[in-house]
Amino acid sequence: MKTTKVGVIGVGYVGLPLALTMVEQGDLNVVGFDTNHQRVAALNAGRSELVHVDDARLSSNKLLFTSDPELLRDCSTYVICVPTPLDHAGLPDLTAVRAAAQTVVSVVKTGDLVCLESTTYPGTTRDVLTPLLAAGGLNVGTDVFVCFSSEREDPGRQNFNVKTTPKVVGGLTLACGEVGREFYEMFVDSVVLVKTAEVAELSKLFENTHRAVNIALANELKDCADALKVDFYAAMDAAATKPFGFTPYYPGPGVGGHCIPIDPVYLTWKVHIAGYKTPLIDAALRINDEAHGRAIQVLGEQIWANVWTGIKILLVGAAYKKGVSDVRESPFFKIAGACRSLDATVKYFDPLVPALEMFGRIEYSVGEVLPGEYDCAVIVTDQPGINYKKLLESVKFVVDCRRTYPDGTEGVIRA
Ligand code: SAJ
Repeated sequence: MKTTKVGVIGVGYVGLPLALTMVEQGDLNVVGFDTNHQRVAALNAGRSELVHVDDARLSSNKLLFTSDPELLRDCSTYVICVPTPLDHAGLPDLTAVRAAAQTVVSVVKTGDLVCLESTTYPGTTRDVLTPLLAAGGLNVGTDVFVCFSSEREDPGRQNFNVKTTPKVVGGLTLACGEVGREFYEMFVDSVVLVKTAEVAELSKLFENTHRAVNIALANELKDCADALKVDFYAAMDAAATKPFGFTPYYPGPGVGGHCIPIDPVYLTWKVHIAGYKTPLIDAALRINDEAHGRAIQVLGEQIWANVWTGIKILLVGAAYKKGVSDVRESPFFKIAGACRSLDATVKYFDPLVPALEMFGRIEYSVGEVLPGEYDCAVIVTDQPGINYKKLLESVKFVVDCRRTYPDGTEGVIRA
């Protein structure tokens, strides 16, 4: 089965870079389907909402974006890249995956390949897609081929991209896995074929849970260093000189994004249902969720020591990490809420996030910082394009959650 036209369902942080790589590296025609009509219109007009994706890449005549599933009908491969968030109860929410699967099943035909890339718990690909396809008279492994392949898109990363990052693929059957490998090898340098879709699904959860736990460890080690009055960063930098058996992670105001704080819950939820406990992962998620408390404690100590009331605080960096415009799950919101409880006036400055919803209304990023305009600044995310020297000169002190300033800079308090 030689793929020539691919339908990518969901063209956001994962689907758009994937679709562009298929066109650029696999010489494939791609139909990017999304239920977000504004996103589809912007993409067809050559505008990407992702600051790290160059608009010029959208000009290919092999690329079409649509919200009409009928335009997917003559594809031979379908790749589902929709979000897997948590619901209001904090449980896995497969609503988008199920809707995308229904869209695919409405147009899929004999001989086609269907790949799920959304990060999810083991068994999702098999449990969601097999019954839908069977209901349409299509038997997985003979009539149609179904795989899971984990996305490894790191927004803003420069040294690796979709083509150069090894791609893990696992099929619902061995034949499915082989068809999946053949497809991805059209535009990815290295495909890692694993035995089953469940192995591929679990490998992705291992990746992001590993990250969440190690970030939590860095946050706890920061508290340890502070308790011992020893510079955390000096100690971490020294430990990182070990050429084997050690990987540095760094403390922050919390773990944002729609993956690292969320994906581990897809693992723990499934494991708890199986009757097992995950004490370490549970503790790590709690530590990350409370990490913003360090910044609030520093602010509270300064306000108390100086007997300030009604201070003006500028929060710098609303995005969940450096170099992106995404504010989902950003610790910025917890810090903003806690600052209000300190009887402070709160504004924010993020060149990549011109506006956001905060305190139930739309807030706009300030354009610049005038001397004396704010009593203090909190560096939540060390966004590029900010004059941090000028910022420090414009306020009484800076609470730095990201090691923005050199160790020992006067007027900077590390949190
Ligand atoms: N963080 C720390 N300390 C660290 C590293 C990160 O506090 O040492 C924080 C960041 O500031 C951020 C959060 O953790 O708030 C997560 O950042 P991240 O770089 O670890 O990961 P993400 O969320 O950007 O992960 C992305 C995800 N993909 C997409 O968002 C499309 C994820 O699925 C990928 O597996 C991951 O990149 C990757 O592979 O790097």
